[in-house]
Amino acid sequence: MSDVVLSDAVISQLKAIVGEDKVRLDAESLETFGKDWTKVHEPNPAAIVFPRSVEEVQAIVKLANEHEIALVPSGGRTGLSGGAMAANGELVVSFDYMNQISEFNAIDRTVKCGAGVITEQLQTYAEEQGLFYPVDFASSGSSQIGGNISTNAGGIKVIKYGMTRDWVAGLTVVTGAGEILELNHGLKKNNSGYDMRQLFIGGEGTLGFVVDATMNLTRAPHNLTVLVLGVPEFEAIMGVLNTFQSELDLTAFEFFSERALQKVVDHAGLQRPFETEAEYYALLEFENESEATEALAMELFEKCMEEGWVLDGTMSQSIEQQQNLWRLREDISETIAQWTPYKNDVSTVISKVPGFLNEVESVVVENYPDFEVVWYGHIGDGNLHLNILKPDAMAKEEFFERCGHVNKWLFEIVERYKGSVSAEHGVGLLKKAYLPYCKSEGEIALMRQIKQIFDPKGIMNPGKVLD
Ligand code: S2G
Ligand code: ZN
Repeated sequence: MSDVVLSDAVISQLKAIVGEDKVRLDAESLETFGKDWTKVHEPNPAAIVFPRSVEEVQAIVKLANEHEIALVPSGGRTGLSGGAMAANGELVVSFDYMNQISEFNAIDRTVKCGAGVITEQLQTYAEEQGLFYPVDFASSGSSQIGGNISTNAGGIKVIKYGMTRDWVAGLTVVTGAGEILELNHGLKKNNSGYDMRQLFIGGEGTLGFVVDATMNLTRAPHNLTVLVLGVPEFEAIMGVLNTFQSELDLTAFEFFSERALQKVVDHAGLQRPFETEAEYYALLEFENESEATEALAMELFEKCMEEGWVLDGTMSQSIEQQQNLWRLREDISETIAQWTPYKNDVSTVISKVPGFLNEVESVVVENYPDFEVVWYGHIGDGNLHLNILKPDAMAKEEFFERCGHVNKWLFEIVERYKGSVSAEHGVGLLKKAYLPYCKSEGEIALMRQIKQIFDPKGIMNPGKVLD
């Protein structure tokens, strides 16, 4: 239970702002809304509040400034770095009731979303308008647009469509000082000074609340087709990437290891893509526009076989087969969750990935000879997900403590490769200590000054990203 109790006066002022039933103090709500998908801290919020308008959000922020109450934004709570954790008596602000889609414009190809719109809700809405919202990932059925924006969510289509940042045409935010800002107003072109949208996109709720967003949509892709190719060693994946992306406009280029495949085959009931066992697997997706495109894809596949980069492969012939092949990649995260994985989400420039992975692999195998290591990720973006699985007999605390030792070596490699300690999952609580491996002291000092401008009392998601 929270050891920080909001005064009766504050509770009644909150109820006056959002309504009697939109302030929750019950143990179940505190437990549910006080955490995200990380399993490291215990949820311990003081209360949960559910605003329904930007004015209510602004009133909550002003009240929090007056009483110096820490605020934690809460969307789908699917974060993996602790960005939505409320472990120290904070007031959680949930956007569940700000989930309306409005103001669709077919000419602008934009639509306005409340921060609480579920990602999948926007994807479906776009489809209904004959358009497409392309940012996609395994948690899109429960993540919210506000959280996607605050963490600049990436996912499995970044190679073609970029990250959430590329799809935000306008943003309404309430700053930590309680100021409402309407940023960019949906403009395609606007070179009128600093673009402050970009501070709130990926800001992880440390500068203010994302309250609603005007999102760009695009044309729907045609006849998406998936190839899964078995490769003998990691370097081969880069030959495959170069061969295919030089001729085809890929919409995805993912990878996963044989062990990742075994886990989803053994525990998610999926079929192997083909009998051949390979060290790694590449999953490619492209728009199969014509028979010529399909013939070209087969020609490129043959070329990769001749080069020895590919041992075996399969191409989807139907939407069902396409979906089943995608599940081999997308089900990994959920499948391995049962082993309480120690997760790292790192990146470097694409061309450096083989050297980077081999160096990380040798450090990990040397330090964890007895732990199962699962590799997967978005190779087309230079983004690797390294997951170390907890042995059943080992306690979580001991396991995380032992895994923590490798971070020094792992992030020294990241630093040497001028990579990022967090490619797409954000910094939150879990990656904060490692920020200096990819941000200079000067950059971190400037980030603190920016925080001071937008959140002078430090009430916005304190302890996340920066101390
Ligand atoms: C992925 C999902 C979260 C995880 O599958 O690409 O970003 O398990 C991940 O790392
Ligand atoms: Zn990912």
